[in-house]
Amino acid sequence: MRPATFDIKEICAAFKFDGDYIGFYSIDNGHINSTYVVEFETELEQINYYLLQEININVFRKPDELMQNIENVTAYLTKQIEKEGGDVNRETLHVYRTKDDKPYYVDKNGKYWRVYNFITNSYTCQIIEDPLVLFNAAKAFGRFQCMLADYPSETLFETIPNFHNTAVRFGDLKQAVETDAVGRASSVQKEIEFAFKREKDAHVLVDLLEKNKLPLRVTHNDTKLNNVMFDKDTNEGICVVDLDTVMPGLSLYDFGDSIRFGANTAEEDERDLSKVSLSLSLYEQYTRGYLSTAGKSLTELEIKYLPFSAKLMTYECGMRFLTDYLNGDTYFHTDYDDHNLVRCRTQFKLVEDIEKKLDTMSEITYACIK
Ligand code: GN1
Ligand code: MG
Repeated sequence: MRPATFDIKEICAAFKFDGDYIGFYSIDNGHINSTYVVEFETELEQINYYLLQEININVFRKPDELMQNIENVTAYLTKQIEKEGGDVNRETLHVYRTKDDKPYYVDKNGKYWRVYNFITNSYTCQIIEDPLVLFNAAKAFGRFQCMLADYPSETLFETIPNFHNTAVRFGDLKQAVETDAVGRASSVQKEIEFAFKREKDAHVLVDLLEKNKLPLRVTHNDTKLNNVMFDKDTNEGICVVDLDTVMPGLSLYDFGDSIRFGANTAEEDERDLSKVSLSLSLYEQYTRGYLSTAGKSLTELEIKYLPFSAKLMTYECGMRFLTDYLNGDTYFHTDYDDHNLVRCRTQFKLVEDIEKKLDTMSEITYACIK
């Protein structure tokens, strides 16, 4: 667990929490922000939980724009959920403002903090044990995309420019290899070669987008399985979280990234590569679930590229881990020395496996829409 180096009481004092502070614990499942649950007890002995998050300012350099996006998107989602008769307290995040009405607090060490509602009676998943859970995650991400279908995308800030521009990501890797900032390049020649060999793939979706063949939508852009909260009683995916990268993007980014993480038979940082593969049955579950909620809005070309998007997003993520390894681990949180390299190898092994299965994945995709 990463050590906490902040004054929790100072931070809590900045927000309007209900009750007396009891304690906090950390939830370590993101590579970018640090997340904690804080507990408060009211006079009636009711325990209130809140989600406290340190915003990674190294990654999200414009916190005002970031929080404006999130407040606007969550307000919009709230209205959509109300229209559908859903539970707005559990089906979307809400930002709790500070006592002086700001969407975040800067502590005495210059760290940025924000608070969200804690989704009660829910859990998150790192790996799929029950395929139904992946089906439910897919429905949740598909629904999320549909709810934001008419969101005015021109009002959204690009919180990380070129986030899923795989061609730009390829350029970043090339640059990192040339600079070789910490002298690691010679030890990862195999991985560099693997990435360089697939340069053509990096251009496929960005080229289609440029030619207006794929629609730009409001997308989540970080559709890891652990960014869905599941209901403890029903196992339904009730709330999509981690809204920092909600921006205009391709539906294929969201679909592909979900497969990358959710249909992998191993964890993202599994060292034993023999455990890493693309599960066709999990692919089918996800595709079925996603098409059941987002299917009607997808174009023919989007559907055609669904299998490829899984390969592309895995390739892209592998390149990002490799780039960070070469740059000296400055972007993703890491827990040990070669963590980024381990993650990169897992991704590239998965890319290889997907390449062998693309035709079958395509057959499965079309079978799911029949
Ligand atoms: C990061 O924050 P988290 O862990 O959900 C990253 C994603 C990567 C993912 C890889 C803002 O997501 O893009 O796909 O790690 N988020 C950002 O696990 O870079
Ligand atoms: Mg995230």
